[in-house]
Amino acid sequence: SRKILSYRERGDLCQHPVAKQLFGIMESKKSNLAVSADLCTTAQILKLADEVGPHICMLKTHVDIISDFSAEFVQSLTELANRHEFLIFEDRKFADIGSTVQHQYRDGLFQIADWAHLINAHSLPGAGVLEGLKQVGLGKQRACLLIAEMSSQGNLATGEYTKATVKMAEEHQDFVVGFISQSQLSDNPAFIHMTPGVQLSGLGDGLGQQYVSPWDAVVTRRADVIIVGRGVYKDPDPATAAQSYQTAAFQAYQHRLTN
Ligand code: 5FU
Repeated sequence: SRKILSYRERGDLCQHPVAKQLFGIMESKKSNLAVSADLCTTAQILKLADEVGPHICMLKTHVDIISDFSAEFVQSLTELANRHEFLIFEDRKFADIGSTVQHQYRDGLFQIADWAHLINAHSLPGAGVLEGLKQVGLGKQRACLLIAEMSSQGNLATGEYTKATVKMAEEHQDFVVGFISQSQLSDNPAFIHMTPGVQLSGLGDGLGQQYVSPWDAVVTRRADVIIVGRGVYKDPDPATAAQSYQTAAFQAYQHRLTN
């Protein structure tokens, strides 16, 4: 492996306030773990967020799977994020024309732009998806990740598609702070690479998901942040599970810093 800059050094290099804040949290909490709270009630999500909060730099949500979404939920989740110091990432995967994603980001039941520090988008529609999201998000100091690679078997985000995605990110650095990917795609230290499909035990889920270990994700594939869902929230003791993933992923990062 190759020596890398520390999260602190990279935070100093970042222009975007959300990227700066995230690197700062990763350094101070010694956590490059994001937990994916893929649960279907607000009570379950808030309980999980409180339990794993001390161990994570970021909580990832899928708000459209929640059966009792409310403004109170948003307020409670934001309070937990402030108390435990983590950012909120809504994994909405915007993938339509600019005008439509603008509404999906700002309006509707979820009003995602009002509470999610980070969102993500597919590059598939072209740069218009970012132009649309940006008009909503920039004024609120929000940031976006581009999906450059996926973890699922047979996905089409490979080769030229991935390369074009990196180029699109480079051209929109005022809003795009990094990638959802399965490997390091850019040498620009300001870009954050986040990798889902991580589990300590388990190779897949029978529905196309493919897992690598925290060590493989961080050391071999050079992820900055690992994203773990079922490995944490399905565990009978999510707090202890989160601590295990936190330790594994941060030790892998420290290994890269010193080797
Ligand atoms: F972009 C991606 C991807 O390539 N793979 C993913 O698994 C996103 N995900 C999300 O990460 C997915 O929607 C889940 O929310 C989460 C992984 O959950 P798991 O339970 O750890 O498999």
